[in-house]
Amino acid sequence: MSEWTIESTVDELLRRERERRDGGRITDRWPGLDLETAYRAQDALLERKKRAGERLVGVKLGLTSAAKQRRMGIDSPLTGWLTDAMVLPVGEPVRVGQLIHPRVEPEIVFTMGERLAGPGVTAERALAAVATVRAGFEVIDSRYRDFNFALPDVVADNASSCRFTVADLALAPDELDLVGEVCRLSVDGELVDTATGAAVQGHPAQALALAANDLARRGLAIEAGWTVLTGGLTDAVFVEPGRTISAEFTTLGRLALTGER
Ligand code: 0L1
Ligand code: MG
Repeated sequence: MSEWTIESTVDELLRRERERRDGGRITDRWPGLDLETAYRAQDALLERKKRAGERLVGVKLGLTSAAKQRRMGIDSPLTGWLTDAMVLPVGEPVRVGQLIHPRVEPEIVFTMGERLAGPGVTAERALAAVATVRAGFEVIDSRYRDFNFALPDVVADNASSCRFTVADLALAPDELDLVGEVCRLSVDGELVDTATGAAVQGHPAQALALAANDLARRGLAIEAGWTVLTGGLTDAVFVEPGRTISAEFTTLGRLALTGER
């Protein structure tokens, strides 16, 4: 019988984060780790972070684009928690030496004007609860070797969350075309990927509705004032010391970050 529990899973993932080392899948050692148990582990991990002084500030969606789902071999989006300790102010470098193997992806970011509680939330209802839209970067740093995981592994690992940065320019949702908004991702000035808002579940508000409905299954809601990362628009690129990653959006402006040792 497996001796793994929610608490030992959280211990192991937090140890990897603290010691900046990756490791194998939990599901290889605990095949009974199903999706529901994995979300309980994710919530327990958040509780540990809160006990250590971190504050819950929002929610992220992961694997919301078909391209990314194909690449990771997982056919379902997922959610994870954002805390204040993950905030990377605009212009601050990503200190690679403090992390395991960070990658960056550009995202469309919502700030909630109203509480949004499922079930039954539609994209239209979700968008009506949004105060502002901004461009952002998410830094993901899986605690699994080579970002190799099954869905319950990555859910327990809080969706690979690590840091996020959000641009200053904030628009109302009706000031842009969220589906047609183009994002051009460059590394050291060279264009590496392009996507539009449609990559995120057809419409970023659809991803927001999905998060609200998913959280409702666990008796939770998206709160007013929260930040919501709607999911990577393009593939994520590795951060390395001296490397500059920039994202040029049609309407949401330009955002850049650099890696430092
Ligand atoms: O934010 C994301 O899309 C990442 C979710 C987890 C998958 C990964 O680590 O690439
Ligand atoms: Mg992301």
